[in-house]
Amino acid sequence: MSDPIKLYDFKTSPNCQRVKVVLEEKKLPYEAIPVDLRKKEQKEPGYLALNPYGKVPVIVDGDTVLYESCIINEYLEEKYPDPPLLPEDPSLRARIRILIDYGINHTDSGHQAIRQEMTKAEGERDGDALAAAKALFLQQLRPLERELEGKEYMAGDFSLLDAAHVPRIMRHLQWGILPDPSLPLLHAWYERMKARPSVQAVL
Ligand SMILES: N[C@@H](CCC(=O)N[C@@H](CS)C(=O)NCC(=O)O)C(=O)O
Repeated sequence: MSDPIKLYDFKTSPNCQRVKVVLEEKKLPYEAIPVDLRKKEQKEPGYLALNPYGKVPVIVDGDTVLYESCIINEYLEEKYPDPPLLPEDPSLRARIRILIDYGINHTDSGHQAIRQEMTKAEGERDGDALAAAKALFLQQLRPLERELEGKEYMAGDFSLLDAAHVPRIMRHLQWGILPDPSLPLLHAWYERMKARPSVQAVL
């Protein structure tokens, strides 16, 4: 039997959680190797040899060393296709990739602006800045809300798209930014996601 996949991990990192949800969905055994971001272990030479960007996650699967969470998830899907987390149809797959990119990169300004306030001590937060950041982020989530119309998961069946977005949404639920009455489908989606053993195991 081959060695389990090694995952260089920081428990609360959304980028690591995105990969762990996929490992769990595919029931792939893995060994999590903690990397302490607070101690800057990700910038040590040994780690930079695995990931020159100095970030988590990294996976090592036999001779294959990979970084970048979405690329790792695509690799896992190709190498371990059962159960499939992408549809067969190339145009649907491409649509999923657009929405993964959208949810990560095109909601990032709102997410980061909220994060900047929420990581301050409660008394030090700028209420106006937080309200503006929240309004921006909710607006940026609207395309994902629309995508859920008439669907259980963002692409119909559970896919890499749902795995990509659940960690960040979870973070905003913890911060009290979500749920929001303007995004009811997203909240119903999150409730479904929470019932999945993969999400329970990771988040
Ligand atoms: N695009 C990368 C981003 C990875 C990333 O930003 N990881 C964060 C943790 S969530 C990290 O390692 N931060 C530490 C640092 O930048 O030094 C991915 O998707 O894997």
